[in-house]
Amino acid sequence: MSAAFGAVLGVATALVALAVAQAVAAFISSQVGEPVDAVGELSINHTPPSLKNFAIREFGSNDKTVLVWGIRAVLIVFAIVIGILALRKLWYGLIGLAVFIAIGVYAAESQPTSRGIDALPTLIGGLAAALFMWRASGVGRRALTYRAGAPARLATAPRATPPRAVPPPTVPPKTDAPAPEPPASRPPSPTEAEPQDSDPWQGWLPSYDRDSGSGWRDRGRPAARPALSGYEDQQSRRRFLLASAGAAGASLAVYAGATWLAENRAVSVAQKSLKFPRAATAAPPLPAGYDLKIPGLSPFITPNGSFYRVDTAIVLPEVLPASWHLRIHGMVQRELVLSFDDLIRRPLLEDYITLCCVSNPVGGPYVGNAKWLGASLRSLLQQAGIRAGADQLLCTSADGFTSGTPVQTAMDGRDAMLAVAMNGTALPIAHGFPARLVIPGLYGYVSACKWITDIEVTTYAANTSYWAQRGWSAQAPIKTESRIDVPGFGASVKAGHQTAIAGVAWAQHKGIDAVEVKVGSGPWQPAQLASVPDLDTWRQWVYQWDANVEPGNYVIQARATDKTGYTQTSLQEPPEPNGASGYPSTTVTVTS
Ligand SMILES: Nc1nc2c(c(=O)[nH]1)N[C@H]1C(S)=C(S)[C@@H](COP(=O)(O)O)O[C@H]1N2
Ligand SMILES: [Mo]
Repeated sequence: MSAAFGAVLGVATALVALAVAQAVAAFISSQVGEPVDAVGELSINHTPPSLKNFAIREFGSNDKTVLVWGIRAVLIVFAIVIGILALRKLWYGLIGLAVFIAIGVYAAESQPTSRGIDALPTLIGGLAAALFMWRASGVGRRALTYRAGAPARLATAPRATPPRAVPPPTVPPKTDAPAPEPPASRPPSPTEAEPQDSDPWQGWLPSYDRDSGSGWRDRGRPAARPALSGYEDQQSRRRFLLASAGAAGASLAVYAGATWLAENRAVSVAQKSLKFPRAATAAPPLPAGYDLKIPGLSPFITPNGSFYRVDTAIVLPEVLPASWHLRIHGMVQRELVLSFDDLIRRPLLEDYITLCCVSNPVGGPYVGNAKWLGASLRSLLQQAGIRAGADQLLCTSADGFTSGTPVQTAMDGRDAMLAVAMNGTALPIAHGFPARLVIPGLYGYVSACKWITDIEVTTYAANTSYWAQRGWSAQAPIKTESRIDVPGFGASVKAGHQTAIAGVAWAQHKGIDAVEVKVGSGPWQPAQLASVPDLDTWRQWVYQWDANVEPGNYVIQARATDKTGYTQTSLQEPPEPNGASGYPSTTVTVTS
């Protein structure tokens, strides 16, 4: 029993130390990271090369993970031993804790980048743990002492009611009856005169040592403690376990929150400090007249901050470039594993590409255009060597999302890329930092895997991607579409006044050839098109309408024709399973 209590105490103490240390580290933005990592660095630096090589050989690139988990396992054993010691004598536990803190401080300070302040998280974490251990070991010791003493008391002092008959108050009584009390006939014990430790967690002050269980002077004489009933024995055990579990739970929550904050900060720092080489293949120059600059019309380039975001992530994956890897495997001749440096040292290409979500309803907002910089997907796949028969690239993100891209669209020469920058800056975290796929001409769920870490060359027959498993089409080329941005629905227009009807149209990798506009029951009229750098982007259009019509409500529609000669269909389809279709429309009121 005392070993189990000791283990609980030790693990809870370790968690308190870790949580407080991590919170302090996040607060002072220490670069050293959590104590476990610091100790890990330390042991890597002090490992003989032969052992290091053995670890790398045996565990490959997982060697660090194995190391960190190994250290955690050792720490847990250490924590349990300290907890058991602390239950026997607080001093033993505190000395163990001090050793633990000393190693942590040494580890934090012995890194090449350490600053003096990096010892602070471990020190404050250690202090909090000592405080916790002092209080909790007192309660734990009391609980154990009662138990140890109870039989002796039972043997000498007969009771009217045997203690076992008293039901433990596991649930608060639903009636108005008073809570079960210890048997009335029990002879008063000296303890009852003392204030009971009904809330041992209140008042974290030295005055507590009046309770001889955790005090400094009375410890080590458990035999002198009065024995209590089985009821109280149970109560104090429950109190100890609940409080330990509470502290452990709260610590885990604090630890998780602080880790998230620290990682978020580390990723933002990495993001801002990234420098990319110049593109080997620069984006085509923007031609004159690429942006019509009409109020209310979507700008040709969507700023990163207003680019639509669609993903399944509840918490955005935080991936540091230094730990990022991309593995290309499956039906290939040579498996590839690339680091982020490997990726950006390849010849980079740059292109304007319009991304669109399959869930975008006609006229909807889930479409945007950006300038992307990245490594050619085709050249990577050529290096890996695709084996005959493969038709799908199953791409997996750091958070487990998968998308299934047709091999053919990666290889046919279009600008399919592992993008690392968006509109001249590193990818925003929400858009896939540090690397994502971008392929012109396919809806995002089959082409634009964010936070990508794995590409398995496979077949559609063998593997089904995330949204394909949920009823969406396995293959999803973008449908030629258009959108009316102005005038907005319900706008009023003065009869005889010229009004710009304007929007965007897209048929990525085919190109937009024409857009026509129809007002009410009038004829289809050609719109004027903005110029575009290439076929992979949307294209702005405008039709200057004179509004020489009778006052009343008018429905305005648009339709686009792509460079293959196909005119978007008037057939209205919902987004599921492979993209919405139909003419976009708006309604205006013409006033006299
Ligand atoms: N990891 C991951 N990548 C993803 C998704 C996702 O849920 N998880 N959603 C896809 C979908 S449905 C779309 S439309 C695009 C959207 O990219 P954006 O958020 O950068 O606009 O990302 C794609 N890539
Ligand atoms: Mo999407």
